[in-house]
Amino acid sequence: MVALLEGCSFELAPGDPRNGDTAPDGGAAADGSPADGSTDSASDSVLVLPCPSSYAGGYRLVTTPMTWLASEESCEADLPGQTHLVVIETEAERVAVAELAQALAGDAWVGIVRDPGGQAPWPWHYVTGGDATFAPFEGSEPNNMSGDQFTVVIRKSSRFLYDYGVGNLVPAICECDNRPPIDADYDPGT
Ligand SMILES: [Ca+2]
Ligand SMILES: [Ca+2]
Repeated sequence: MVALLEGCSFELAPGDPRNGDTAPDGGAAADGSPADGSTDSASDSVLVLPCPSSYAGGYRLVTTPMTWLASEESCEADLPGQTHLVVIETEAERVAVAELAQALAGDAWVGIVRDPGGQAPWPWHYVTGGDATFAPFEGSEPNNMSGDQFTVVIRKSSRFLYDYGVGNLVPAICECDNRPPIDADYDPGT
């Protein structure tokens, strides 16, 4: 029996290495694995929607003759907050818009307007807000000839601007530049 005990005890002796077995740490655990396929959060997008397909090159021709306000409303309805009557701000844009106007049946409304009343020089402004710092009128214009010329068209033949009575029915040119029409009427104070 003793021999058996000794044998058993002997076998237990090598049991020391068991401590070594428990030694292995879980250090092999995954360190900062870039496994997550999720890239950076592209949440910096603004509320800018693509222009409607009807806006080739950023502009749309309104062939149906309407009043200035009706034309502006038609433009605004295309992509609310981002479309309006064309705002011509540079000589290059005037040339481009005048070229587009050649396809229309007549002169076309543009996005320049003023409040009624006052005297020349009238404070014209863009429908997108701010003074119309670029307003290439014809030599004798604006003249407010009929007393209600608070709105502006581009003339097909001369390719320059003149003020025209708000109630006239002519074609128009819309623009999509993702800017809201914040001053798109001719009511004082609005
Ligand atoms: Ca423009
Ligand atoms: Ca005029």
